Amino acid sequence: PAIVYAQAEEPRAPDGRRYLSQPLVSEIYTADPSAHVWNGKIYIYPSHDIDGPAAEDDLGGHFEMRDYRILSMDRIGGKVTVHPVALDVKQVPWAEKQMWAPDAAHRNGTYYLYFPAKDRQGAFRIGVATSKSPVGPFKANPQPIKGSFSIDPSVFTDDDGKSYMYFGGIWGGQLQRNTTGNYDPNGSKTDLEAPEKPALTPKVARLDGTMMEFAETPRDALIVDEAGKPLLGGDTDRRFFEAAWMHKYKGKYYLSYSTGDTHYLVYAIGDSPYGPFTYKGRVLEPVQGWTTHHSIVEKDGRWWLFYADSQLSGQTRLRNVKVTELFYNADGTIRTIDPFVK
Ligand code: FUB
Repeated sequence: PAIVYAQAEEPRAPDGRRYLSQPLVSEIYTADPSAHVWNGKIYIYPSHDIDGPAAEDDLGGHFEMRDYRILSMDRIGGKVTVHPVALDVKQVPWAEKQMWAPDAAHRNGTYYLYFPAKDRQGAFRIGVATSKSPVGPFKANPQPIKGSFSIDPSVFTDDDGKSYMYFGGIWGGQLQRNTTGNYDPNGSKTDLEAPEKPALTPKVARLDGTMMEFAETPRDALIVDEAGKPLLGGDTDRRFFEAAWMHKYKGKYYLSYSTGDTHYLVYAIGDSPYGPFTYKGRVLEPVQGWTTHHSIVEKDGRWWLFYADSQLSGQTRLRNVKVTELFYNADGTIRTIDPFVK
């Protein structure tokens, strides 16, 4: 069921494998696709990758993005529109650089763009910008969200109308440098450096009625194994790294995320938006490129995984977003997707 866009010759990965899906756009490089369906149309809020001068490093210094451009389409497989710049780092008073993975929300006719960026101290914070249009232009608040830190915000609105932000990422995402409530620039470069102890988890905080501030201090979205024990820092095939995404399926809360250095997209299921979430398995096997970051959305009764790889450039810093259909088993587990055709 992969969406195949017309190609003169079928592209293949450097190792000869055939891609499951083709890039949605090739005019610009895009990654970290947060997709939403609003008024029957699909909007994708991706990172806008650029080829900056920084050398590749373990903290993602080579992801030097400076603005956001939104993609839209009427239907999966249809024409994709690349909209003009929706927000530039120069328009964000508190931000200096690295406009990483964003997300968006919609309430009462206003669209909210949530985005991480580094401030002038080198600490990641999460900002918010608003627009009357889903594709912008957006106007940024002068300050980041109070009490926000780290990266990869994603906002989930529950059936009761309450909205929650999930966020965080280890290594370059700095979650491990924010364990005391203040950013520690001299903290660990990677994680807690305690493989036998519970791993860091994504954070979750309910948003207040303005959609622009936390209504509460962010909590840990705990991820446990089948025995109810927290996943450990050394469990790198399963522990949280970055790219948290929440969706609801048949009344259950599905927290999916990237395992970073082991390159899987995995998921855990809970009974509350706060968790705990029990690890269930993989959503997506490793793609071409280092990072893997996604969203899961329903459109007209079918479920779709938006993800990204480095097919067009062959470089981790220049990625392209893709989409493929996602299927559930009868017991609610997700059928693992291979981004390459066997
Ligand atoms: O795109 C920059 C960063 O790389 C994102 O914030 C992470 O999720 C990873 O994809």
